[in-house]
Amino acid sequence: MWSSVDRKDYTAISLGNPYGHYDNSKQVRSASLWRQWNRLSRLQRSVVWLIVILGALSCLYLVPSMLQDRDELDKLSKKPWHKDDVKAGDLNRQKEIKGPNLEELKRRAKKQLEDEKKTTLKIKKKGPPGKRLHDGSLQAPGGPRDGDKGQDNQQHAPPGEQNVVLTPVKDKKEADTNDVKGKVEAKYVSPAPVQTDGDPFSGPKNNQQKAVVDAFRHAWKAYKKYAWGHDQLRPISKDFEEWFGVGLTLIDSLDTMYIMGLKEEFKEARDWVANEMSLDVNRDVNLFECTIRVLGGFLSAYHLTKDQMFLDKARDLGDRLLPAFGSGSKVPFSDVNLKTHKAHPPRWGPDSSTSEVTTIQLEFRDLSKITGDPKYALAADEVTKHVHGLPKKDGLVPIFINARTGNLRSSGTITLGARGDSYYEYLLKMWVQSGKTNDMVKDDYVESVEGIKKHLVRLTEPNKLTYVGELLSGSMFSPKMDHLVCFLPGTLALGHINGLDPQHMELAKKLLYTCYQMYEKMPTGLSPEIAYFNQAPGAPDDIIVKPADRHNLLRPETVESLFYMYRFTGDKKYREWGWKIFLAFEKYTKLEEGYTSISNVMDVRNPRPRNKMESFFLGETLKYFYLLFSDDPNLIPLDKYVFNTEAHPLPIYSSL
Ligand code: DMJ
Repeated sequence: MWSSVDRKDYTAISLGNPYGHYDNSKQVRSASLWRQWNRLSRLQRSVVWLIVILGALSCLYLVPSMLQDRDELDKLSKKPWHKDDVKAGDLNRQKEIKGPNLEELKRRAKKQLEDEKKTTLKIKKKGPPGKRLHDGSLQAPGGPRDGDKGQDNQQHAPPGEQNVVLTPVKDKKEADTNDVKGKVEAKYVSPAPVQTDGDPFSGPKNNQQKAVVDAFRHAWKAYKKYAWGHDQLRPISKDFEEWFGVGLTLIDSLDTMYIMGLKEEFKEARDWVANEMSLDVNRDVNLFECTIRVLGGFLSAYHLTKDQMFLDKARDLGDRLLPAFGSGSKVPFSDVNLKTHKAHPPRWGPDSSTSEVTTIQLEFRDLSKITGDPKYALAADEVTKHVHGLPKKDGLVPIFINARTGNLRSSGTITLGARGDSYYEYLLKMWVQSGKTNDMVKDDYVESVEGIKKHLVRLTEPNKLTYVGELLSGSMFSPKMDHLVCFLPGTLALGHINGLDPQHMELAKKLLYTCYQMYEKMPTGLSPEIAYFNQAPGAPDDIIVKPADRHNLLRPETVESLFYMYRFTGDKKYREWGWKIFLAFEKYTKLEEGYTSISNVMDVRNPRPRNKMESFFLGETLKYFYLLFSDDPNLIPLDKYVFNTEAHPLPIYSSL
């Protein structure tokens, strides 16, 4: 039986037919549905309503997420064609993608998304929430603590992992001008003059520089928000860690901000140093690290601004560091307490690192020059003279030196990497700083380059990449190269521009190409901390990365060398390489707040972000990027300034 309401509706339907026909079949079907509905009990109707409501709700939830998935799928399927995203490590993937099977690609991309979601869930269960990187890949919270230069490089494969299966990186046939066979023209090509407003520090002049400044601002904003006045930002836990307890990142960044034209940021940081920073910290600091980052930071800020406050701070710090030289030998202790002035050898053993005791001279000599007090230079020069007189292997030094006896440990490894690197760098730079008057250090430098060529330089198989290996126990060759070694092309080029052998430039170019390959061949486009090079003819890959060496700490060395090489040659390829590296940093190390070092440069889906933004990322890496993308030779001209090993520019004097 129809109710009156049912009848009314039925009439409305029939009258609503715009064609005037009477569509009986539809109405009969509707009527029969109504009849069935009316026959249902109250309970049955409630169940039906519940099902309808649940269905509607799940549609509301699922449709947007399906659309989002589709969006992400589209992005992923487009990704390989984006020119900025193409990396050698992706070559295999590209090959597959270039084929016609788009469905297969989408299937894989979808699986990738599902895998990521699973990982997200796992991480959520474990502890603090993971973050999503800008490219959608997942960052895990926490991660191993990064150490200083020494600690970083102690993190090789743990015992038992030394001989695990190595992961070779696919090689790409080289089409670039590696100059392996060709002659290198050793001449300085001044960058094309650019229109400037006369002030080299007035800010970015092109889009690449703007992008670098944006990156700096992004890092700085996070540092300011979560770590202001502290040593280093932990960008995942959004807090900070102390090392020296003096505001390390802030001080390391001062001249970068000045150079980039970030005047407000610079002023705010300057005022913090003037009014709030205290050097009276009851902490043992590493003499080398504190000198290159903090003393170097004050000195360059002083030279750029002539602000007396920075000079006062530099002098105060110099006085607090000087007690490290009271070891009884000419070689300083590695550590000194800023408050108590007590100094001692490192906690981990009796010896100091050779590079550490020989990489304080530029700063201490500069401090003497500007204060007029010779005591700083005298202490540092004693070390140089002492090391000059020690026995070496064709100018090469083992990486440990004893502060009590003053002797090098003859069984120590010889390397241009950790603990050895900046010994060679400062030989050259002391000569440059002295207006090329200090022949003792120049001769030591030239001899060491000959030693490097004789004992350490080798070619890889199959592509004949030039690299610099190590001598274990001072004699056994190991085909291992730290990323740290990538400072060397820049230093060699600087030496050549100052009149040293053209062959230095030749070696610099080949080596820089290899350093670039350490980025280019990785799936993320970022270099591992350490690479091994293949020696065996017939093997397919030049570069081998051990599982424990896959981290990237946002280090500057390759960018630094690209900067020198671009300044000196004007060859645009160095900028292009630098731009690709910059984009890779943006893609895999940028977080919502700040940047982070990562644990695996070989996994694009999960590079395993660590929880640390090193001060040298702002002090060096971003500064060298900014300088690399500049065409203004007056932006820190290299005949007037010499960069310390932490990228703080110090003046070149006519004699020293
Ligand atoms: C910096 O502190 C300096 O460049 C040092 O010479 C080596 N290690 C870091 C950057 O990698």
